[in-house]
Amino acid sequence: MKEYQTEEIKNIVLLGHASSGKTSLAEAMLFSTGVTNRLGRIDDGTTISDYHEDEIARKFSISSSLLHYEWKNKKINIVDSPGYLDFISESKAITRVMDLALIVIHARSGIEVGTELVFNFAKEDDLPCWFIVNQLDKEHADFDKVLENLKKSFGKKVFPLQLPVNAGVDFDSVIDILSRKILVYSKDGKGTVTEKEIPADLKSKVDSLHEKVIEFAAESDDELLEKFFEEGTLPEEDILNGLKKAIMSRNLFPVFAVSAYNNIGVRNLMDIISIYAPSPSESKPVKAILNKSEIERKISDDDPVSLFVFKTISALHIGELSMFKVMSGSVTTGMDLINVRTHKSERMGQIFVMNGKDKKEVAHLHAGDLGTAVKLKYTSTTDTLSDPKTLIKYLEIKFPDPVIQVAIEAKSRGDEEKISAGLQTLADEDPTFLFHYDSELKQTILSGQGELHLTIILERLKHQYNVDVIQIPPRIPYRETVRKRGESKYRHKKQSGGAGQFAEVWMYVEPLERGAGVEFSNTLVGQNVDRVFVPSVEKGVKAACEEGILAGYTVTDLKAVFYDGKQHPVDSKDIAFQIAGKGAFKECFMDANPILLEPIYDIEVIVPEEFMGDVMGDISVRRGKILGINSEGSFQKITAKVPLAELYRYGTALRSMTQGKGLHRQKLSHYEPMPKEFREKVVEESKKRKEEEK
Ligand SMILES: Nc1nc2c(ncn2[C@@H]2O[C@H](COP(=O)(O)OP(=O)(O)OP(=O)(O)O)[C@@H](O)[C@H]2O)c(=O)[nH]1
Ligand SMILES: [Mg+2]
Repeated sequence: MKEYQTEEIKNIVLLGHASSGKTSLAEAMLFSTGVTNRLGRIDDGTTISDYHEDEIARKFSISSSLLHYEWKNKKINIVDSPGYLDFISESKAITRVMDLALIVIHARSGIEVGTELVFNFAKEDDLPCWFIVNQLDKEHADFDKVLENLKKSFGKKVFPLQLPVNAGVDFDSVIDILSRKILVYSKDGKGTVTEKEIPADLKSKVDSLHEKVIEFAAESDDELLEKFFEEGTLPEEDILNGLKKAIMSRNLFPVFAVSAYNNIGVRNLMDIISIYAPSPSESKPVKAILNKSEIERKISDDDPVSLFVFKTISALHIGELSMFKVMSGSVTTGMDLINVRTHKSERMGQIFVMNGKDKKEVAHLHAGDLGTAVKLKYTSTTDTLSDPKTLIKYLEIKFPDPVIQVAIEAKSRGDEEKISAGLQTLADEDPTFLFHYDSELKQTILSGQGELHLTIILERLKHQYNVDVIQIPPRIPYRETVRKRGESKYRHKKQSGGAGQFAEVWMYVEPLERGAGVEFSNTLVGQNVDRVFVPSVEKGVKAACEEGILAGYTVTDLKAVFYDGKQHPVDSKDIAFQIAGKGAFKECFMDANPILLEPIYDIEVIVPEEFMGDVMGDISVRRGKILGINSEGSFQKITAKVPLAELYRYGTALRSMTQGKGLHRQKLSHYEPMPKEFREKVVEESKKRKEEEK
């Protein structure tokens, strides 16, 4: 296979809300370049990108796939990312290593929550963005309205480089603003183009847009701007360079008009990509840590080799693969590289370039190129692999916080170890999936980006590791505390045969402010109790705090003061004072008007205006307090504080409340006293649980 140099490569990620047509657009591109000889369809399960059996069954993308084609002597690498909200966050690792984002928008639905989300991912990585308005063959497709809303949400930098001529069911023509030609596409889906002159009635509109394009080019550079003012226009080459600059600096977000399904406008988009999309060598320098300091480096073959793993895949027929970008140098099969996080050596046994599940082995990849390696043993998604002599590490990626948590239990006893080994491998592959054993709740907790995300993780656990689990609601980590001072003089005495035990502990507790934890001190004076027993009493108090008193939850936000007591010359010993310490503390606690605290979460809900009423009403029902409402782009953002106990599977409820158009984020805010009636319920449940455990 041909070797591509850095300047000949372009890395492009398809981003966008679910069902906008990313996978179909990738398919049209691959078909147009002869990578495939039929235009695959989502509904038939025949696209190159959605090859996974889960994707074919569900008819949408679940996992990003890697594709490539050659066009006009350039190698175009495409990553087709999923838009479904449960999976969209994995693009956070992908925007980091790309040179251009094509944000696909449904011509009828316009800007959706997923659009905003991926635009922000791209923004955080300073990634150039183009908007692709797709599905213009649909009845009532409205390009102008989408364009207007794009401008409203993302500013004056949004500008069309293509216009649809006849949007709607007969859609077959676009105007290319750069060449000022009408391009008519064949109806057979092959993407064959014939050019036409712009008719008189459209000419002035197109000329004025073309004029504006030259202005964008001129404004990208002081020298060009001066030339433009002097001569009133710019030569072709300056326009090209100026536009490229405007795109790379995110001062121009071009908009295109296509129908992926009918392959209309796609070839022109591909022509423009091959010229105007930056290559890795032109993109902004990459940040990394080298010799403990942060550096910025241009992507080039001249530096020692390093790779960034942006995705791990595993599927039937293709096995387990690590997808990587060559961040510097060039990689050759057989190379030994160091994983900078685990410090383990990894051999690049085989290197492939991909088109969906189809992998082609290559011997060599240059800086900037994308490829896969048979899954590396000690390497997880977002790890850096580096030349052993020059260890470099690319910056960490912050993924969105989880929006759902469930607890699991093994269906069959004895499977626990297999389950946690399987979950660990799945978590290494997918940084948006987390799991841990919570020793306080005594549950294994899985966290993810949505109900379907966790369902698919558990399906994979079952298939790949042959273990079955059941999902249960996670317990709520309530806390116990007190509201006033409480006292106790507690005597522990035991005289059943052998050596006796004796200890008396006089103690009081007092509330402390929220978040203070537990403080223990002694104010002993005189010689009633030997100081050697102070740590014993403290141990007893700590044990009681961990076990919980009211309902089995951790005790917090109080101080316990051991101020006096009694001892026996023979029978007083460490264990006796531990028991008395625990007993005294429990009595103090119950005497001090104990209460339960519950975790309160900050939530942000982003929804289209029309669902505001329903969403706010629902938040009140969940004992939530609304803090504010702000408009965010084309959406409303509601911020509120809601008890965690009321948030179980909130994401799922929100989606059904908003026809899938709403999105939320949640994060622990603080603990608050629980209303009495809810507290009594929790205490009751804990008693029942204790009985059952007995
Ligand atoms: N009529 C028409 N249908 C389209 C077009 N593009 C995509 N579709 C259909 O829209 C649906 C979704 O298309 P996909 O390509 O799967 O969209 P996607 O953006 O990849 O969706 P996710 O993978 O869920 O993010 C499928 O039924 C496609 O056949 C188009 O240009 N015109
Ligand atoms: Mg898709």
